[in-house]
Amino acid sequence: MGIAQSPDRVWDVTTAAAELLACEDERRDREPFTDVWPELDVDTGYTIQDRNLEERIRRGEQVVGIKLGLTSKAKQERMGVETPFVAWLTDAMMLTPGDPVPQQKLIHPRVEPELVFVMADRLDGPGVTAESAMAAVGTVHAGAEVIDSRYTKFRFRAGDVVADNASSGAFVMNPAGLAPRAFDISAEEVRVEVDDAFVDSATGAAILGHPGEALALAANELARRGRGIEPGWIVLTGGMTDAVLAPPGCSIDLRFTNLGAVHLSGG
Ligand code: 0L1
Ligand code: MG
Repeated sequence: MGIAQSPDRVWDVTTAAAELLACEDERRDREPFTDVWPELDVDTGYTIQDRNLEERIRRGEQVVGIKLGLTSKAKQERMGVETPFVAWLTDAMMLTPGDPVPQQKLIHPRVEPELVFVMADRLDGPGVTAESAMAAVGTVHAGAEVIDSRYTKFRFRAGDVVADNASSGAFVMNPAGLAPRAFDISAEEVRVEVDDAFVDSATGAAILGHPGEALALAANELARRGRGIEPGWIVLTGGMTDAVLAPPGCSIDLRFTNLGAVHLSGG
């Protein structure tokens, strides 16, 4: 964990963590830390992420689950980062179906379709496989993540985005879930429509071949940090397609084959 000198600031875990939350609170973006602090690697990013989870909890937020980031080729190629990673979901990020994109809290929101798991059982790594991970899942849901980055134009490297809680903003899921064995999750398709026009589609296989792989990756990563995935937690397995812009006035529909649809208006 290094200390980086920029013309006006010294960055380390403590100052970078505080700066990221200040950017979130003040709705301002900034250049990635790695421009001046190249030693900010993924491990240091997780330390910053966990530091800010402690601060979110101190502010009264509760952990409701986790999210995976960059688990699909579409997302990895667009963001120029090939490492999948894990971040935290709190109740402050949860939307109720019908809520608009919370523009008043976000800097430059984008929306992406997600396959969402609600956990029935606790899952502890290391050594979790996709198969053992799926055995702990209660229901699968259609979901949407509203991502937001504290970095200008979403320009970041792996350490920056991990530190920034993987561009967390808000999320919503269709409450009608299916048991994982009731349908083929890899073949589940989503069609993304913006203002009633088709823009993109993908299947569950886009998520590391099967979203269970993403869940296993999360369990094994959290084990490294001394934690497990708890019963009742929500798991966003990662954007299936590239995210779409979500400005005020837009209308976004994510239509899944078996899991129903999620609608978000830009507010
Ligand atoms: O800003 C980003 O796209 C990084 C977060 C990735 C979220 C995802 O892949 O689901
Ligand atoms: Mg996502």
